[in-house]
Amino acid sequence: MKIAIVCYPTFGGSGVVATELGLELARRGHEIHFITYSQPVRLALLNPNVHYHQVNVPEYPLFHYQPYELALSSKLVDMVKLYKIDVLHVHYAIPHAYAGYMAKQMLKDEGINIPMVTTLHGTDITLVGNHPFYKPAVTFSINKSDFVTSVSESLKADTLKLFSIKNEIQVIPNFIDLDKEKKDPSTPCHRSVMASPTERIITHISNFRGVKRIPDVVKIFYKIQLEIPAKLMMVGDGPEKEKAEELCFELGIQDKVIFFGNSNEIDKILCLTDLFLLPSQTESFGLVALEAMACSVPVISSNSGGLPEVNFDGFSGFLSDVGNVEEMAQNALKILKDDTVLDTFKKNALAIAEKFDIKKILPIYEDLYRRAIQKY
Ligand code: GMT
Repeated sequence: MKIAIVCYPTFGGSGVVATELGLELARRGHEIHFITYSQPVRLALLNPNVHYHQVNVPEYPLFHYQPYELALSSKLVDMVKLYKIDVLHVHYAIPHAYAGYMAKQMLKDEGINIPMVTTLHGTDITLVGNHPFYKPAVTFSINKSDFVTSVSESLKADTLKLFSIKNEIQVIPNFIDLDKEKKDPSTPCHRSVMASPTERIITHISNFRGVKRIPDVVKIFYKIQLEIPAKLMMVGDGPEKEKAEELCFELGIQDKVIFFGNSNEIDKILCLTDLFLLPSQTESFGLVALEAMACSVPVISSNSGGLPEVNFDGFSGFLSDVGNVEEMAQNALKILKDDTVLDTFKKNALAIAEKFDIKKILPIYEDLYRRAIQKY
C-alpha cells in the first residue's frame, strides 16, 4: 500500500508513534510518505520505501499567523496525485485531520477519492482540542474522517465525553519495537559513568510541560535520596525545566540530579536506569513508560488517563493518585531497597512491554488501511 503519514516531527509522543509506525510499514514493503514541516526526529531515510516531503509555509508580512493548514492540505493534494497514494493517515486532530479533510475535498473535485484515517493521541483531545475556540473544527474533522483510532480506552472515553462524535472509534494501543530495544551486547551499559555501584539510578524523560508535573518528579526523588543513595537523570526540554533546576538547588540536591536536554539515545539512558518516574496530571497512554518497560525498567506513575492500561499496579511498578508524592516515593523505595524485589519488577516490566510489541500491533493498522481503501 502507498500510505501518506502526517504528524508532528517532534521528540516524543505522537510524532514518535507515527514515525516508528511508518518505518515498520516500510520494512514490511509498504511505500510510506511522511508529510511534515521538518524531518521527524527518529526518521531514517535509508529505506527506499521511505519518503519525506516537507511542507513549506511561505512567510508573508500581511499574515500575523502563517496559514500552515493551507500549505499542508495543498501539499497533500500534490503528493497524493504525484505518488498515487492509497490512504492518508493523520496523527493528531489539530490541524492535521482538518487539513486532511480539506485535501480530500479538493481531490474529490478532481475525481480522486482517498480515505483518511485519524489517530487521536491525547493532548489533541484532552488539553488543546477541547478548547472552545477549536472544538467545532475538531469535532467536524473527527466526524469527517473515514476511520478514527485512539491510543487507549481512556482516550476513547474522553473523546466521547468531550465531543459529539458520530464515528466509531477503534482503540489501537501504542507499541514498541522490542527487537530494537533489546540490549546490544557489543554496547554495554556504562552505569559507572553516571553513578557509583551503590547508587540507584532514577530517570524521568518528557517535554517538561506543566502536564508532566515536573516538581513532583523532583520531590519524589528528594524523598527517595533521603533514604538510599540515588541519582536522578532528567532528560528532555521544555518550559518547566528551569524551575526544576531551581527546585533542586532549593532542596540541596543539585549534585544528585543531572539535566540532559533532548536526546536521541533514550535506549542508552534507559539501559542504565533502575526506576522511571511519570507522575503526570494526565497521559492518554504514556509512551515513555512503555519505552522504559521495554528496557526492563519499572515505573512509578500517576493513575490518570491511560496509564493503568500500560503500567500494572504492583506488577510492572506502582500507580498513585495525581500529586500523591509521598505514596509515590514510598512505592519507589519498596522497589529500590531490595535487589530481589527490583529484579522481579524489572522482569515484570519487560513482560508487560511484550504485550505491546510492534509485531502484534502493526497488522491491526494494516487491516485498517485495507478496510479504508476498500471503502472507496
Ligand atoms: O506527552 C506529551 O505531552 C506529548 C503528546 C503528543 O501529543 O505527542 O503525547 C501524547 O501522545 C502520546 C503518543 O500517543 C501518548 O503516549 C501521551 O500519553 C500523550 N500525552 C498526553 O496525553 C499528555
